[in-house]
Amino acid sequence: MLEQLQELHVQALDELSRISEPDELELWRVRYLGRKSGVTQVLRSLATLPLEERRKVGARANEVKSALESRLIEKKRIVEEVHLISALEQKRLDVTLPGRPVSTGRSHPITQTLGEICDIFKSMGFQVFEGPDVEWDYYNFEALNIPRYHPARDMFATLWIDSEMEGRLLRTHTSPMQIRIMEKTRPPIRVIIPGRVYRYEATDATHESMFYQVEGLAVDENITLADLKGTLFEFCRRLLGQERRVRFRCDYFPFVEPGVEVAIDCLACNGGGCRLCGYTGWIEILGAGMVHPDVLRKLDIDPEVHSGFAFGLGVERIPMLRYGIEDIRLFYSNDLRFLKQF
Ligand code: 2NM
Repeated sequence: MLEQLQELHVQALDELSRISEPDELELWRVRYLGRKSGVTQVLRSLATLPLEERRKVGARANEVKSALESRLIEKKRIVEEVHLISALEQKRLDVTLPGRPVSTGRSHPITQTLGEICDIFKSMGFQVFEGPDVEWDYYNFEALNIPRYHPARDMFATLWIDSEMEGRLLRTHTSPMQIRIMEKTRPPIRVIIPGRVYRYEATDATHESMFYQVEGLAVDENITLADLKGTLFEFCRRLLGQERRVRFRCDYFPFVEPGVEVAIDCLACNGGGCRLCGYTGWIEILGAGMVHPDVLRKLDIDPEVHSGFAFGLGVERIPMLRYGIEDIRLFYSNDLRFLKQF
């Protein structure tokens, strides 16, 4: 029996040494340490042996059993470790590989500029409103001191809406919304209106049939040209640089009196004269003026009590000047190679 145990021991260890899979370890355990294993059988048959032999065989059987048990534990640890290493090897992640590029969206350069312009005026106490793109002749022209057949209509090449209902058009400026606001609200008023405007014109590098404007209006008691100058001076410097010089000159718009054009010294040459400013040193960026008394009267605002200033600017001009963009049509041709740059 001692021999039998010895053989079992040797055979078991030999088999164990060949095992490399965790599942086989369990089969091995059942075979050599289970209830039907040789060792167990020897232990069970001890009762039938004479005392002297029982002691020897029993001690040896227990030795073999615990030796096999401890080898099993040891082997299990090794097999599991080998398994883990090969699993890690297979699932290896090379953290030094370049990542997949994440494509990010961005806001359109005109949207960015509109945001900047609105932020500046908001910080000066102006409210922001938007109005409809499709307007009535009345709001776009009539109420702004531009009656039918008046030559000033030629300043705004108009896209008319073709339908049974006459007098509808695509607004040529956002001023019709300031009229709507003055109709509904009493002074004090401080608003700006950003939005799309439309002109019936052939497009070229500096003209589009749709573009963006921001117009503003302030109506209160004692508003003067000095308020207009102070507000627009501050605005120009906040938007285009604190060192900018700002020039105000006479101009004509039918809805203001007096009317002014606002220019800044050229961003490219600082007033020396270059191609960007047409060798004048100045770049016009705003039209403005004191709201015409006739415009106020039509809206039941007494020009003897209230006065106001108004202004308008083209939004595309700003990024064109800043980035040296020479064709306004780039903003609206959906070319990502262009748009991705902003
Ligand atoms: C400009 C230039 C000058 C203007 C006037 C008005 C209103 F409605 F109050 F009369 N809104 N916007 C105005 C004045 C706009 O754009 C170049």
